[in-house]
Amino acid sequence: MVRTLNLGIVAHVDAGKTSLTERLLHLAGVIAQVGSVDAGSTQTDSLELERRRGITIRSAVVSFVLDGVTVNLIDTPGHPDFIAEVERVLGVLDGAVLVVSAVEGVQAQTRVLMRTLRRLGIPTLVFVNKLDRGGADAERVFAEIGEKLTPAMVAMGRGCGEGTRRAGFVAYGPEDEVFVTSATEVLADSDEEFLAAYVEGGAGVVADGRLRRELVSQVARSRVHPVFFGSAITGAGVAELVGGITGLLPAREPDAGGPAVGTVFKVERGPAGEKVAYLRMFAGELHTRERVRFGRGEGEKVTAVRVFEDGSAVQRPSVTAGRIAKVWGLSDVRIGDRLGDPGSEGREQYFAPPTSETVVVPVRTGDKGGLHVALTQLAEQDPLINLRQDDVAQEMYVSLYGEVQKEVIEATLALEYGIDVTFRETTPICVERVLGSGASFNLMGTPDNPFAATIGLRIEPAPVDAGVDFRLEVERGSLLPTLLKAIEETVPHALQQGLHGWQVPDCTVTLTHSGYSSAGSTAGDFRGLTPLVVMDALTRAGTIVCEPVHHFRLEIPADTLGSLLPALSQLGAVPDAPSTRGAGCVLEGRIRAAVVHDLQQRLPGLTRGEGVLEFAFESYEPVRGPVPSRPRTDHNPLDRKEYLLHVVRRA
Ligand SMILES: Nc1nc2c(ncn2[C@@H]2O[C@H](COP(=O)(O)OP(=O)(O)OP(=O)(O)O)[C@@H](O)[C@H]2O)c(=O)[nH]1
Ligand SMILES: [Mg+2]
Repeated sequence: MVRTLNLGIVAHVDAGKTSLTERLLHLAGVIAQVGSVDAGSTQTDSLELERRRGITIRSAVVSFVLDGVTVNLIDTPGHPDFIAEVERVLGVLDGAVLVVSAVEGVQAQTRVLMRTLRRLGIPTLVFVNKLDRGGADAERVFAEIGEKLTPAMVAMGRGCGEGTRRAGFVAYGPEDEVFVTSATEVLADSDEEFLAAYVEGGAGVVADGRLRRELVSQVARSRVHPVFFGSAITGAGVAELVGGITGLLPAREPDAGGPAVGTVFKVERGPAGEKVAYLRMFAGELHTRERVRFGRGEGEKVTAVRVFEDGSAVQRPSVTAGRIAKVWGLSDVRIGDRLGDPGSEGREQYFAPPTSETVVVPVRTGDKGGLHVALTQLAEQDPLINLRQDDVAQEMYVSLYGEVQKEVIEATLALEYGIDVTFRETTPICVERVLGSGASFNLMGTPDNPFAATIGLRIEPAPVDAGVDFRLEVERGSLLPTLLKAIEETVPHALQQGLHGWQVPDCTVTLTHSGYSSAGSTAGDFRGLTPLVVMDALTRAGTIVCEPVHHFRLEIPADTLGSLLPALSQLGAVPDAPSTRGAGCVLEGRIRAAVVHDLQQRLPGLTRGEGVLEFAFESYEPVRGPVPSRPRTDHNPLDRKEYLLHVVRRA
């Protein structure tokens, strides 16, 4: 059985991921000519929009064989507006290569990615790219990586001739003193047994292969990260990186027997508008014409399978463990769905959610219906677009990470659907936090309860990121499982829109009372009553509206600090003490997401065009001043209650 490795290439924007992918394809013998991002001729930037703009927008898969290992490579976009694309592939990776530019060094996005890779325990190599470009400095960037990402880094060699076309990578030999010293130090740092062996045996750990084994084992546990240097354009260092990919990352022999297990990590539309699911197979085999269920509905028949191999997706009768395939016929499928593991829907979100939203308006009013269809399809491909239809005002909201994503949505609608749109003003997405404890109780048969159900709920605050925790204070057996399930499922849904229309992401909801009539209660009664009780309890608990706040990092010429500080204060930003390095100055702090765009626009004028701004979501903080409320997209349950009671009383 061949070993396979699902490998993600991740980095900040423009670091060289797509160029590196192209190099690897060339080395694997899949393409004869190395394509170029700038000429729009690479394998993985295949969308028209990607070729036009020279950036990656969607993740793309290519598969090839390196040193006998089947590598399924996923090239991801680096722009923070498309972080959702990275998010979805993380769950299917065996390993990753984090690319860092030898010129620009570690960026805010690099830190966000590395933190997540380590938290998820994904084995990761680092490739310091662009060694050939002017200003490249391998040693400086290696030091920066240790400082800003993690000290658990082992240089596998060093750069030479930086800043010239002859820039190269000099790999350390296994007994090279520099390598042995630094590697043992880093490895011993996170493994005491190894430390003891080193103290006892000294350099002997090298001779008996223990150092190498320890390196492989700690890489596999994402404790330590080997660092390579090179250039995707000249190809320097890429062969050594391949050695690292196949020799240091944990390729596996997939479990081909047993039941089929897989994850859908990407959904796109085929040429005829049909849904195509990207499925990563962990075990077993999936055949065409087989019926599959993803935990919902009746199941659907697979009509075609294309397996990624040798640089393209090839039509096959089945896909086996270890492979990635495009699968046709699953019109119900959604990103994150798991084959062979029904009921495991929904999972943790790894990166910060989008922090702003806007209303999409068709230029021609006749396009309204078409726009709805198109946006629904885009939201399938990108669930974090989080399409919200405002039934009352007949408007469509999309969540956004930033302005580039907005431009891409606009261009995609025009190019692929022929619909021209404009956007309303972009506004931040707030959340509501529960202030105190509030309880509500609604007894079946009383005048203000139109449903055949009794529900009592208590809502209390929960820590940030705790989610909605549903607890029981009634005997589990006191309510039929289907009715209990109806309450449990409706609670988070009802909390999507709190007292001011914003989501209530974190709270504890306790079911304090429940009752039903064996004669006539249905799950529908419990689904109907739950939002009323939730809203009532929430009104008693009270909520506070919080807005997204970003962490920012500004690099500016030191002499422009004087004019920048008043502008920051005007925007309500809170900078920490600046640190000056020569003629440059670094300023970090916090700023409301609502005004980041203002700062971006004023920055060139304030810094002679030299200021560089990076930012990343930090937290939600209480809104000062007027509280923004979001129009509800459904009828307020409390208004709805009035309406229902009105109907009941008239009957
Ligand atoms: N000199 C030099 N230029 C490089 C190198 N690698 C990439 N580039 C250039 O850097 C730019 C960005 O390269 P890409 O490969 O598109 O980078 P990316 O990381 O895929 O970018 P996104 O997917 O948009 O985040 C292009 O103009 C490349 O030609 C390198 O090693 N040396
Ligand atoms: Mg790219």
